[in-house]
Amino acid sequence: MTKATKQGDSGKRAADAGTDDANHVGEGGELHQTASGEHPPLTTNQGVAVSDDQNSLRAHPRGPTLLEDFILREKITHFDHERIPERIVHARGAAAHGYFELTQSLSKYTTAKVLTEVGVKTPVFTRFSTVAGGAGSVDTPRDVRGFAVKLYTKDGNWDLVGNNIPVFFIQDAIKFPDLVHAVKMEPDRGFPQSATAHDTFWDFISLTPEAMHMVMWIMSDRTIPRSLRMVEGFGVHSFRLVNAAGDSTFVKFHWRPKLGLQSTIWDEAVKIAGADPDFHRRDMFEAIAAGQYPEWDLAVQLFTEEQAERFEFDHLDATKLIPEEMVPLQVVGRMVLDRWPDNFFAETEQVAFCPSHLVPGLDFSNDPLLQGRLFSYLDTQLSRLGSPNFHNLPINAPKCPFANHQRDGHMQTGIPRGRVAYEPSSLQSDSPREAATHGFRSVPRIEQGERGRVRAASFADHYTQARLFYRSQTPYEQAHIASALVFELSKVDHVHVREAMVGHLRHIDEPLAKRVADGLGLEELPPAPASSRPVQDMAPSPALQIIGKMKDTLEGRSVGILITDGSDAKALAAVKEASVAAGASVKIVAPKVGGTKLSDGETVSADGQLAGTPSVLFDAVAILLSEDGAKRLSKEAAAVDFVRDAFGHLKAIGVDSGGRALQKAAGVPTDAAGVVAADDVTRFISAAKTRVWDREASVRTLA
Ligand code: HDE
Repeated sequence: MTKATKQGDSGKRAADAGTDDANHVGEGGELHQTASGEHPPLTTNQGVAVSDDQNSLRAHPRGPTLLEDFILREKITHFDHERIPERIVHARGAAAHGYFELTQSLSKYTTAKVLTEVGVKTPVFTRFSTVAGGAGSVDTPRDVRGFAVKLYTKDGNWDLVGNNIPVFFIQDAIKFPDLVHAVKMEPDRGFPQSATAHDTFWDFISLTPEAMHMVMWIMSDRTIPRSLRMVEGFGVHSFRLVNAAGDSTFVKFHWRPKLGLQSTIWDEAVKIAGADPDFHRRDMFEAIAAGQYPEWDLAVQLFTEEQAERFEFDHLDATKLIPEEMVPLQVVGRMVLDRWPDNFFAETEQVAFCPSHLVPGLDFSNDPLLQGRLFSYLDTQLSRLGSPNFHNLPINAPKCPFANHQRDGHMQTGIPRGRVAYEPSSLQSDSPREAATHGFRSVPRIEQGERGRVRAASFADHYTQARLFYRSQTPYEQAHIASALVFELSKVDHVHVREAMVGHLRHIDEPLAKRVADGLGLEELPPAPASSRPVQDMAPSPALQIIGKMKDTLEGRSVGILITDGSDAKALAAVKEASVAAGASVKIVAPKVGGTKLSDGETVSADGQLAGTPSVLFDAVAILLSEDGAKRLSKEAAAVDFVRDAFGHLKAIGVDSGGRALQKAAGVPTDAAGVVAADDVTRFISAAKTRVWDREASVRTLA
């Protein structure tokens, strides 16, 4: 008996129709539904087959439900407990499986097998996240992206728990709860969700000068990425590589996306949030399903203690980066994500990353922020996952053998055998013992100095690198930073907070401060706060830009083609073919999703219905319309917005004669840069590969 339900005549009808999911009414009218096809039996958690999963046990057909119904009680009880606490930060995320492959051995510097065995593929699980919003928030707020990689190495699990920004807000972990309380929804009102644009965040930040470098990064378009496949990842802190002789070298870890860097434009990000709250996770899901596996290079910056002493900043301070122009990046491997999880909860939700998961051959630095993190993750996971045995969950368990004498606890799923649960022991030959030759060892170091709640004087310069970042940007990127600051501070009700922020900006870049003050309507430039450190002018670092790192390719990008009945079949085929050949994914948008009749009489189905598929979801668009279709769409707000937004978001627009009519209705100038004839597919593809930055001045008044 494979069908766990009664099957009447109508069940037979559905089976005859051969559909597995056809709903139909069962015996006795509309009282029981089932679908056809052979299936394994549905059982309780005790393995007892269930005969009826739709009716609870009743005293009589219209009578009360009986407490005796263990099937109902088990099902509802489990459901009642399906949610676990979400992560206090980084609650919303998406993850994928894949592998890391070493291409250059670092055996001179480390004994870690994952960094010395060239060509070996180490399994990984990588989770990307936003920081401030809850698990059900949207994918595209202005926010830092978490970039956490669990490498299941032969030496044990190594978690590289980083972000898409190489620096952080604070220098000492003791300030983390304050930072997070300030950025999360305000406690008295319960909003805003997932946004920095509110009073408590900027109040805290304006009183935290060490955050200024990070502020420049979060106000840049780095925090509104186009795709998770197009973000960089950074380990942030300095770590140590330790070789067989016990010598250590400092290292900073970087992930570099193969597709290059690309961001959205703020107005675009805002609209994507409404059009597709799952934009980033869907993008990664679809890319993996299409076999376009996201890929990153792993690069390292290596430097010695002596070199570090000559830096003008302290590399142990997480608000500082080491410019690549100063210590170049060496690519040592690549990470490919090629498998979406089978189950979101079991894997993406239950994965537990922890910066203290290091393997022999690596060690920590004294960065005080890192030191604080080493405590926090395990602690929070104990309450989030509810037991000290969460390392046994398949997603968290090492893929190399592991054994120790830890026992018992909630949800112990393993069955440890034997008498011996202690060490040293002599009673049992297979009982695990210390690995004196290859076990984890901390680098021996002499730590000297006066104990106290102090911060090193070398941490005191808060503006030099903020200036470095801002001045290294292209004018377009600088304008976006200024506008983001105006937008965010305009959402702050307290004038003194706005003024305090502009005061800080004066140390970073006086024209920036003036621009923001002007955008906020401040009549006078507020005073800069006292700073004992003169701000230094470091050599600009173009590596900090996004625009310069956007790749001249359509790979990984998407083209949307708007059509209606009567659209030219040949033009559609040509644009589609050229876009796919250039590496893009193509989606057809039409007023009706089911079928659009083209000029040649063929019917095509659309990937998206116009009202639910705006142009913000694409990197470039083509508008191919019949004369009649253009007339109708010119009166359709969604179609007019389709063109107007693509134009405002600096995207290439390919048009045929019908498309030109809609372009006119949208008020887009006929000679606008980046609006090209759709039949010139070569020009369309080349325009589609980039944003039309020259257009910006004509579509936006930036601060
Ligand atoms: Fe985290 N962070 N963090 N963080 N962090 C967490 O751990 C914390 C910091 C980062 O996809 C929490 O399991 C402290 C820097 C990522 O599951 C928590 C401090 C960087 C993720 C925690 C920091 C990060 C977290 C919340 C200051 C970049 C998501 C849930 C000392 C290098 C991992 C959890 C995932 C998650 C603490 C600062 C990255 C509370 C105390 C700097 C990517 O333990």
